[in-house]
Amino acid sequence: MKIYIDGNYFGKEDAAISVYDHGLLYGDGVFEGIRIYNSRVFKLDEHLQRLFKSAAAILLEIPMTREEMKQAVLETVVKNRRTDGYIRLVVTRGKGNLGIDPAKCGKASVIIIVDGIELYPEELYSKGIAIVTASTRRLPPDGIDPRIKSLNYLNNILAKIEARQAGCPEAVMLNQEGFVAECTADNIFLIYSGVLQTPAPGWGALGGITRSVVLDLAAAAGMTIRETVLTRYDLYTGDECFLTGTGAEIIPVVSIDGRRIGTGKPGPGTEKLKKEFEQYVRGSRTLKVV
Ligand code: PXG
Repeated sequence: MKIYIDGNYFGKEDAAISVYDHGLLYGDGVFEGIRIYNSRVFKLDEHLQRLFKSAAAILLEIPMTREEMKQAVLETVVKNRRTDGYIRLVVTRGKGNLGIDPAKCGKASVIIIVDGIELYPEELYSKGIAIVTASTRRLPPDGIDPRIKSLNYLNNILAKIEARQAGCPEAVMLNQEGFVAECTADNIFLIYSGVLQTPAPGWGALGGITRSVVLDLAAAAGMTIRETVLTRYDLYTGDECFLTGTGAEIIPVVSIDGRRIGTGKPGPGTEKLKKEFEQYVRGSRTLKVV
């Protein structure tokens, strides 16, 4: 395995950053999780756009251009000879002192890891998952805006712990007003009377790349789409529910807080979008690397 750190490549055992790096000390940095499908990096431009926006929002200067970053990602994938897998792109504030002041940090560090990806077990994709609402709320936009994909994931991790304690693989997180935002590492959708619904941007969710793809595929398939305000009532009474994310792709949800969703089995709308998504990711509209 060849891991990129600031222009150099290291083996897995030797890939290391300073214990003074503010990414480690304070979660001060940003990241992306990106898929490789069929020798292609999926939606790399969109991921880089989000990375640079996240960095801009926390006043972090990435020490390379977007084009240089793109080439570094592609080179790392090629060096690792991966045709399918996962890329973790991390930019930390860099090495500083033990105070929180980012002005004390020198240059930001760029890390690119190319590895395999652990999915939910295959049977959950056919059976669907049960989820619960976490009591941990998504952070407010005047705290850390959830659209920033920062290295500080404690908010999500606390909700994930609640999910685990309830025996579930995921948890729904609400925003500060009590409306549905997203799950800990996935966006959430519901289908009611044939209408595809998901929380509107700015309602406490990350602007998911998979979410955008699913909305595009649904629009192309002629589905009515509503990006709107959703409550738990809407989730409980929907016909279908599913989650989207780079890791999870599209996973059906069949129970929320003990309420059965629809028939209790993955619904036809979800299955259709899943099929369309599988075809799309293996298609040619992405950057070929090998
Ligand atoms: N919401 C949050 C909070 C996320 O962290 C998504 C939604 C889905 O976004 P994308 O762009 O991936 O469709 C994420 C995704 C993983 C993984 O391995 C994903 C995330 C974070 C950590 C791991 O899937 N973020």
